[in-house]
Amino acid sequence: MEQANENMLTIALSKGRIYNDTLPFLKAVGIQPAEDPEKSRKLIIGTNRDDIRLLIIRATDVPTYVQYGAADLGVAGKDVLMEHGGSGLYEPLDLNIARCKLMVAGKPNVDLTASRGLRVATKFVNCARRHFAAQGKQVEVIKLYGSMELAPLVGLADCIVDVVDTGGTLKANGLVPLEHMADISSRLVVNKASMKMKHARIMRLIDELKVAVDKAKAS
Ligand code: PRT
Ligand code: MG
Repeated sequence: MEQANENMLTIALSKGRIYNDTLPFLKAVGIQPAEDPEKSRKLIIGTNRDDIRLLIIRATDVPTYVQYGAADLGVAGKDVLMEHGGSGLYEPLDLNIARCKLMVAGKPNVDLTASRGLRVATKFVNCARRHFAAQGKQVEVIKLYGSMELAPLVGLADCIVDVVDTGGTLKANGLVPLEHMADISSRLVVNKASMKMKHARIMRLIDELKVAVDKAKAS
């Protein structure tokens, strides 16, 4: 197993859309994973560069690994970063990938005007509380870990807060988007101490990635 050392740059990524959309940028800056995390069970994946390795972790865990310096860098959705709060992290680059919207959704006829007592099911409990507090509403937030769309259908909640891309999942469950909370894309995040200790290498990587991101935007 690759052992961490002070020359190593560790990048935390989640499987699925973030890994798939980040891979072309890594390739563009000369970083090739040694194996495919979708096929391997390894959680630490080496690359063609012996000073760079990847950690493959859950999307919601990326800010935590980077905050504590277990990874120097990571890629995380803005939704996940807003929920985490961003402490210990720099967010130097918008990768413009895995785009979606953070929304309030519910049944078409739902009344969200009550100033207290509304029940909101979500995995984004902090975002939800903040959003409704800004409207002067004190809501009851029910923490879920997935399939939020089910909650309004079975009377668990009046509405949900979730990320929406095509809206197909809402529609398939008879729900509609009700309030737009934020436009979401994935961001490169950097541990604050790593940014100091490994400044030149990290800045170079950020600059190279930015070129690749700008190229992808233009095409
Ligand atoms: O899946 P897991 O539980 O491990 O974690 P995760 O869902 O947080 O990870 P992942 O890989 O699914 O998502 C990573 C990031 O991708 C999120 O943090 C978002 O920033 C971003 N993203 C972009 C999305 C979507 N689009 C998206 N559509 N994340 C989730 N979805 C869900 C959506 O909630 C719905 O349930 O995909 C489903 C299909 O969406 P529709 O609207 O196209 O039907
Ligand atoms: Mg998912």
